[in-house]
Amino acid sequence: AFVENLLKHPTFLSNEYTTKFIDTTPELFQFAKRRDRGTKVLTYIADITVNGHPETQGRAKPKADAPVPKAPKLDAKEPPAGTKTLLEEQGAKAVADWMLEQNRLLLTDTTMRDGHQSLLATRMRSIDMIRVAPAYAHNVPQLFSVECWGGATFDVAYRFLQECPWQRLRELRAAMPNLLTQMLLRASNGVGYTNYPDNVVQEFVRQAAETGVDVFRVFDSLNWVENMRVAMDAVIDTGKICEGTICYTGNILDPDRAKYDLKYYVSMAKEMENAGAHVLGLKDMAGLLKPAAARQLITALKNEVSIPIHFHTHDTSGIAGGTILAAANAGVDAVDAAMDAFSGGTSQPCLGSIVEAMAHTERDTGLDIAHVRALSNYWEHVRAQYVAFEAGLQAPASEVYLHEMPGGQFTNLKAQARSLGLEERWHEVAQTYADVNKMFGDIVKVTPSSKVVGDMALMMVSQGLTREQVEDPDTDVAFPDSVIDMMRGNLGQPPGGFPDKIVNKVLKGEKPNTERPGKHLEPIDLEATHTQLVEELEGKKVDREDLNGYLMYPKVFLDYMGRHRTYGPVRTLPTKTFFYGMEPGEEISVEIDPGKTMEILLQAVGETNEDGDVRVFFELNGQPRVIRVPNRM
Ligand code: BTN
Ligand code: 3PY
Ligand code: ZN
Repeated sequence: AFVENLLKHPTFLSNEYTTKFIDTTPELFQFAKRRDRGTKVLTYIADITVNGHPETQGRAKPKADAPVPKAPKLDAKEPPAGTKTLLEEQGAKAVADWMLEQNRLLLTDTTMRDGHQSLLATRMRSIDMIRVAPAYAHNVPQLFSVECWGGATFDVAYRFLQECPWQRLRELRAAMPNLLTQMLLRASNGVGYTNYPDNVVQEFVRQAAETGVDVFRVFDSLNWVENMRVAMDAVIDTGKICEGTICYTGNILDPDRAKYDLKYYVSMAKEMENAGAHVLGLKDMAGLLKPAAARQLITALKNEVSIPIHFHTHDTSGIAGGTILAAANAGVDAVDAAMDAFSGGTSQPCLGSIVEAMAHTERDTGLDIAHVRALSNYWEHVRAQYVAFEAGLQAPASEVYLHEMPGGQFTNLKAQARSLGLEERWHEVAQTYADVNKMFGDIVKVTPSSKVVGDMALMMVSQGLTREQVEDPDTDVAFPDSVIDMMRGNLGQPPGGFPDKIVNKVLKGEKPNTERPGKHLEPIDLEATHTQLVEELEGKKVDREDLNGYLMYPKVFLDYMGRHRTYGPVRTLPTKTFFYGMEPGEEISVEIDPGKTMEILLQAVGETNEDGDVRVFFELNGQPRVIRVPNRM
């Protein structure tokens, strides 16, 4: 009966049948398969209950009485018109013009992307976002945009959260029909760590726009404009908003950092405008722009370019709030902030406090602070579910001006240092990171170039190597692969190129490519890859979103699909259950398909038998179910 239903289903007939189709088409499962999906999810819960989740073992645990996050109530029946409405009715250019006309300081909320990327190692699950999305649409429709996709969230979804990033985007888009969704795109590096062929980047942008991204913040990790054009053109072709972005590094106030002076940024801004950017992004990924420098830079940019300016920073130093106020006074059009409970430290400055600081001034944001507080209260309870992923940064750190690490990298690198036994030597790692930057010629450090600098710094500290030794032609050094790759030119070129001294040492005389990497990458045959992927997945149909996941991360995607086969749709499990399993006597309610709820009661966990298996006793919708899983502990 299942196969019969399937063969008759219009979506199947139109050849768009995929795993997501199965996830979203419950009527197929009125027969044997429904039990199968239930069994898979119970298998996951049983496995985690018996063996724990590999990612939370040995880490802090949420309090037993931690409240279940509850989204705020909605203001009205229909969400009011917002920025998305304007984009749909009048297009990208009209949104940019509208931004310029506003006196109010426009806000982007970053909680669902950079906020948790910078504070919780990007581990926030879709369900915690989707639950609150309607409250954004109804209660804070004055936001310019909601940053909720891209950056590191894409691979982390597949790799660690066992969920499809495209489905997250689709559902967020549907839940916030009046608000612009925003993503972070690493230009030719897509949402990965290396340059992709041009047609892969173009196909990814096309799909992201189709599934639900409205604003694309496009940056290059070396600020190489030539390497941004493919992605920017692809965005412009979709009719969505292209935020061509400058990454800020160095210090325009410091004559010793003359490489990145005011002239450099103004000239790059003009290049962005000429390349067709609707909005100019100013991305201060490490939080290095000081208040006085912001006043100068924003004033100059407002004088020299005619597109609106959108400023992004991180509060690692503790002084980013001051920089936001200076930027606002200098006429910046929009700024990024994170909801209070996800703000501060390596994340963005505090959204609620910016709303308060601007209230009753010319640049009043127009947001209702009571609604902001209610949203932040929700996020506070969400954050408490993820204590295992907290980095525990206790205080602001002026050291950020020494090392210049991006907020999204800081906690990651610290964790890597810990795993190499270097946690006690963190300040040496920070100093070495700064030394490596100088050795590489003073480059922009942001994903993926920041990862290369971090790899090199960890290698040097763990092997006790100094910059002088590394540069000495007579000292043998085994460079990390990522360093070799970057010196070969595979991430593109920084202003002025990499210093010959380090290139020669790393490449041992091999000639680097100094042209745009994409120029030398053969286009991928998308249709053939699609066919091959279907074969690899033993005939499973694969849609265009899946293909794009595979093109970015072939192995990560296939591993995800393999686990999906075993564990089924685990994305709607409560976060506590997903990371810790269940306690005997505990009961949960899980909507595995729209409108289809599983009531799950864990009755008991049995003893381990002679085969090393444990039987876990459940009730599923009132029916007893026994699941056997291996005890790997
Ligand atoms: C991950 O890959 O770390 C996250 C997905 C969960 C995979 C499950 S958890 C139980 C089982 N044990 C593992 O090591 N992986 C699977
Ligand atoms: C990313 O690329 O993920 C970043 O957050 C860069 O700041
Ligand atoms: Zn950031």
